[in-house]
Amino acid sequence: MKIQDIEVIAFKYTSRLVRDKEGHAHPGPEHEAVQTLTRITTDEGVEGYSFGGSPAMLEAARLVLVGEDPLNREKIWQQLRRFQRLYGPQLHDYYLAAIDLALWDLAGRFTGLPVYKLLGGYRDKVLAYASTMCGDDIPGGLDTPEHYADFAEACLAQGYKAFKLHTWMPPYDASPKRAVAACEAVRKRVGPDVHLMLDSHHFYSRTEALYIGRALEELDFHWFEEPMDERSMSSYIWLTEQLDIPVVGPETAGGLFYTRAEWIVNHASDISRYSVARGGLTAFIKCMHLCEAHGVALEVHGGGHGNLHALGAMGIPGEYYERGLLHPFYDYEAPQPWLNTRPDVLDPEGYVHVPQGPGLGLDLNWDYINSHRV
Ligand code: LLH
Ligand code: MG
Repeated sequence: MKIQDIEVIAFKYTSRLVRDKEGHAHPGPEHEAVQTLTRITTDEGVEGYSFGGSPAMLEAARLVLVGEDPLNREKIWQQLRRFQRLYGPQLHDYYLAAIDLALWDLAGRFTGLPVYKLLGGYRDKVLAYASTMCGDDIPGGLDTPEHYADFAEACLAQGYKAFKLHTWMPPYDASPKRAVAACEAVRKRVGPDVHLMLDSHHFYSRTEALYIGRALEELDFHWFEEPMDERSMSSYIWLTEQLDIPVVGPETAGGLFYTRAEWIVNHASDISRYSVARGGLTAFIKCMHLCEAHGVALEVHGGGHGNLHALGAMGIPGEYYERGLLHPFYDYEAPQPWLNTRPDVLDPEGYVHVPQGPGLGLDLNWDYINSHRV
C-alpha cells in the first residue's frame, strides 16, 4: 500500500466561543468559524482522517508521504521531525500531530481495529474531570468565587468526580488572593472528598505561585498546574522543591517529549503533561514510555479522539480525561455538526469511553462537511 496524497478540507461552522485579548476562550455571540480536517489517501482506497492541519504543511508533507507505505508511521514521523528544522512553522508540532493522527486512523481503518487496540489496549473508559474556562466578568458565569462553587456543584450533579478551575487571567483581575478565594469557595461547597485541581494564570512570579500552592495544600487540592512561565524550568524546580502538592507540567512548553525528559531529570514537576496535539500519537507514546521508565505519572492535556485513544493505551496513571473547557453559559454537550456522535459523552458515573469504531472512531457527518466547505 502506498500513500497517494494528503489534503486539508476546510469547512465553516457556527461558533459561540470568543477569545479575549490574551486568547482565552469565553462564551459569546454566534459567529462563523472554520474547522479543518486532514485526509490521507492510498492506492488501495484506504483513507485516514484527523482534525486540524493546514494547507501550509502540504508541500513538506507531500515530499515525505507520497509513495510511502502509510503503515511506516515511525519512519514518516522521524522524517517530518527532521524536516521541522528547515520548514519551521509550516511543519509546526500541531501539524505533525494532524498528519500522524491521520496515519493512525488509516492503520485502524485498514485493520478494522480501534487505535488504542493497535497501540495495546489497557482500559476502555477513563474518569473525566470538569475543566472550566478561565474566569470572566459575565454575571452568573465564572465571575465570582461563589459562582465557581455553584458551577462545581452542577458538574458533580452531572456525574463528574473531579473539577479543575481555570481561574482569572488578564485582562481580568488575576490576583493570587482572588484565585485562592475561588478555590476556597469550591472546596467548601463540594466537601473534602472530591478531587480538585487548579490551573491558574500562567505568569505568576515564584513567590505568588508559592503563596497559592501553600493555600492549595491547606485545601487538599489534587494538583497545581502551570502557575508560571514554563520557559523558566528553574522556577519550577524552585517551586516543586518547596511544595508537597504535586506540580503538573509542562503543558505548553515546546520541544515535544524532549522537554518532558528534561523536566523529569531536573525534578521540575511531580507529574508530567502531554497531549497528542504535540506531534501526534507517535510522539505521545514516546512520552508515555519515558514517564513510565522514571516512575512519573502523566496527565493528558485536552480532549478529543486522539487523547482518548492515548488514555485507553496507558498502563501508567494518566488518571483523568480533561473534559472541557466548560462554562455555565456554554453548552458543551451540544452536538458538533460535523460529527454524528461526539467522542467523549460523559456517563452517569463520570467516565468517558474510548471510541470503538475502527481507527480514531471519527463518526464524520459528510453531508454537513461537504455542504459547508470553504
Ligand atoms: O489558558 C487557557 O486558556 C487554558 O489554560 C487552556 O490552555 C487549557 O487548554 C488548559 O490549560 N487546560 O489544561
Ligand atoms: Mg492546563
